[in-house]
Amino acid sequence: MPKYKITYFNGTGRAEIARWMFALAGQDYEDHRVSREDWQKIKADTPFQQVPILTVDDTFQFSQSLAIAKFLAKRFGFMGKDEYEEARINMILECTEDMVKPLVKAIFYDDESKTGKEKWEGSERSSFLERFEKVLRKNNNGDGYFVGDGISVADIWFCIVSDYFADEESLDWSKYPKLAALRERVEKGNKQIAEWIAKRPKGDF
Ligand SMILES: N[C@@H](CCC(=O)N[C@@H](CS)C(=O)NCC(=O)O)C(=O)O
Repeated sequence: MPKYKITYFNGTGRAEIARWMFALAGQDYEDHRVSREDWQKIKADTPFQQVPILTVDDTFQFSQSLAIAKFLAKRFGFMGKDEYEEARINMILECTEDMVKPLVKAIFYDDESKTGKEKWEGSERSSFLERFEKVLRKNNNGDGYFVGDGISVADIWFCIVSDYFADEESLDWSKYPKLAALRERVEKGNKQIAEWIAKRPKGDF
């Protein structure tokens, strides 16, 4: 049985997608959370001087959250049943990445003028959610998952990212009923994910 370690800071962020993959697969792993101070000590010796980093069997190491997520999804069976499903899963992952950019600007790097937040809540968020809702409806009438008949890494990344803005007061989830139901299905309906969310350490972000 391979041995896995995910190295990141004490937060959800870009390591959470790997952690949810491990939860879904029922796979043991080391959830290695480094302080910012310790990170500076080890940074130079890491694959791309960034976290998250996945280490397999103490020897094989690589970074980039989506590369890690796809590697694990493929191993554990959450990357689609064929290359067509895989292509659509990749599409959803990249679309979610596109949404992360303005979201991060709005949440973490907004300046005094609050333009990032205004843009996000004013038009960017709805533009993304409308498109995700449409894509979801095209598969099994939106009553399942983004791709195919089962949960995949695409649903996982969308849910993790949407957790960052799900409680914004200006957001009316009734405009996106299928997405709202997907979030419930994944985060509450999926036993492994629900258990992980309930027991995960309270991180810094
Ligand atoms: N595209 C990369 C982004 C990685 C990234 O920006 N990591 C940040 C933490 S979220 C980091 O390593 N910060 C510490 C540093 O740059 O020293 C990914 O998805 O993994």
